[in-house]
Amino acid sequence: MEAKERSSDIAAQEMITRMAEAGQQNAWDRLELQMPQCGFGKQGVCCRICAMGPCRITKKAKLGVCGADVDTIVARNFLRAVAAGVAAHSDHGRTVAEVFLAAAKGEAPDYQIKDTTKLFALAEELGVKTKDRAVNEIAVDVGKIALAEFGKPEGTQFMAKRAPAPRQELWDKFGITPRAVDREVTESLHRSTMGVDQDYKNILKHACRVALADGWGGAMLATELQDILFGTPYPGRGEVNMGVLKDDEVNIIVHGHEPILSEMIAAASADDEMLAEAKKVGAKGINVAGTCCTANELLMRHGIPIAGNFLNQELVIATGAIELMAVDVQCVMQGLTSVASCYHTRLVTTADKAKMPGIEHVSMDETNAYKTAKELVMMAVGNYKNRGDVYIPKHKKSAVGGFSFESINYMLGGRFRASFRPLNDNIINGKIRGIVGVVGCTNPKVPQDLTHTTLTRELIKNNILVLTTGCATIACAKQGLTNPKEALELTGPSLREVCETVGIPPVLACGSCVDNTRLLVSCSELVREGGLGDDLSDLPVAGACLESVSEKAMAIGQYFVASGALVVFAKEVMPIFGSENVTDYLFNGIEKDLGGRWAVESDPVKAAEMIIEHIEAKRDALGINKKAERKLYDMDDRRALAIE
Ligand code: NFS
Ligand code: SF4
Repeated sequence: MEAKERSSDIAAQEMITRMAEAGQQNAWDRLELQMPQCGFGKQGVCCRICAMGPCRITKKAKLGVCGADVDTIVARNFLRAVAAGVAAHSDHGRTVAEVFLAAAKGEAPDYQIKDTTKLFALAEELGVKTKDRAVNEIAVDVGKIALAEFGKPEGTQFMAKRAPAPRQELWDKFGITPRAVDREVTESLHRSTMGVDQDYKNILKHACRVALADGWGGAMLATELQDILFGTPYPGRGEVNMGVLKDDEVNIIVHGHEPILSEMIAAASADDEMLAEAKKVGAKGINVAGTCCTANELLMRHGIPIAGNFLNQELVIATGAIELMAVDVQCVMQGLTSVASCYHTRLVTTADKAKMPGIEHVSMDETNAYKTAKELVMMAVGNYKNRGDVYIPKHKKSAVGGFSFESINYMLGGRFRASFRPLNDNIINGKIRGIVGVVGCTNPKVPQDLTHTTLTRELIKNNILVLTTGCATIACAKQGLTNPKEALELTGPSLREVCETVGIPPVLACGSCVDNTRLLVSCSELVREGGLGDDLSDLPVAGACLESVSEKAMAIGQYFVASGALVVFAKEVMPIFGSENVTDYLFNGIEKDLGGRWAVESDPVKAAEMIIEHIEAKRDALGINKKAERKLYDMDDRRALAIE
């Protein structure tokens, strides 16, 4: 397959071609070798959870050995995927909570409580007293409550109280208000073992509950606590794509998800002592860049450049310019080991729960974080002399990131009257038709970044504000879409006017995948601010992930659906089509229960049409599409009113 068919990222195309010339393998090559992929797996009809199997449903064999039918098998597989995604995000959240608590107690001296305003706000929410108390005392209490959310024996998730009241009532009525994360994940595995839950609707109902434990629990806490520890992001500029690598500096890539590691490496690389060491080996400096979600975290908070998203991870090493790649958890391809072995790059694992055979491991210990980070930086510096030929694609783009809920609130309303009111007003008056979250991974089954960016272009052209997270954000950034100057040229006139007034791009980079919770919080605020209905499901919003890879993306999709949103995925990445009943419930029936639903569309232009249609239907239902009402907001009318 041609490089162009593999990726729409021009830097990636160059590297794909070079890797092919050098006879090196990457994810696209391995995908080709996997073809044709298993049809049973694609349909979700293969069950291998007990030793009477594996069973697969065919025309001839309509039941597994235990008698399980296709609905049970597909629903169970779906539940397990969602639960695994929840486990990943929430275990990340738990690690953050542990470091947070250790920092508050003074046991992790290299981490500090940075955002006390946000700490106080969260403390109030959690019922922790703040008056006349020291910051660390408050943080210890907050940390303990947060940590308990993952495994408390009783009660439901605190963060779920952030949802509008009617949504909470609906969850209660339906019996899916999420309890402790561990409990929901454990129950998912229990229910889906052989001979337990055999009612597909009941299984899918639990898929809602476990997903909500992530969105309104583990992942939301990850975002909150990371903001308090490392600072709540505010808009700032950075650069994105492989052109950020430097041919005369030591290049370090931080790859993975937890800012616990990447924050420390970023700090250590700016240490004078380290810079002096770099000079000694003839390098002009130390350049840290990120890949995947940890990159989003660093760009959001420090303007540190992003070298690429999920499918760029192997290509980055093939530049020959990377002295060290430090990885922690999630979305780290094992294929990195073989490409790293072709270059001088030292690949280092840092999380004790995620090692790679034959790869050096430096355990990231929060009690000694800065020292460990310095050790890693020194390893990189020491490796600079071993560089061979280097080829760095020249391409990079300027990007704006840092749109947290707080910063959006501030930009819209100003410091003294921070408020979503202007956003609500502009949605009501139709200048902004609606809001769409474009999120998730990059999958080699489709040309890299193409669906995210095509969909995003279509949406902003149609005056729909886009909020983006994860690898989709990096995709958009690589094509200039998070940069106001470039993106506003592609934006419909009324959205453009609003963006120019407020000073924001039409595509807001909101962070990593756990930061999808910022979207939930923002939607709740839209409801609270008034004029757009009483519940999240009334809002003219949707989510889309057309290049999904990870089970985490399934979890995110499911918690958005259970929160009342339309979520569109590509057909190829939804392994549910083996069961008509499961498909019908997730695409239709669930909407009657929870107001949200799944949909599939692989073509990004058609997906945009589907989303716009949905948004217009929501606007109609809200009664904000009436011509007369809209006219009230015309400038002429306003002037006429003012004269009277
Ligand atoms: Ni999200 Fe981030 Fe990227 Fe997908 Fe992986 S890095 S947490 S899962 S591939 S967006
Ligand atoms: Fe087969 Fe049932 Fe065992 Fe699944 S649980 S492998 S369908 S016998």
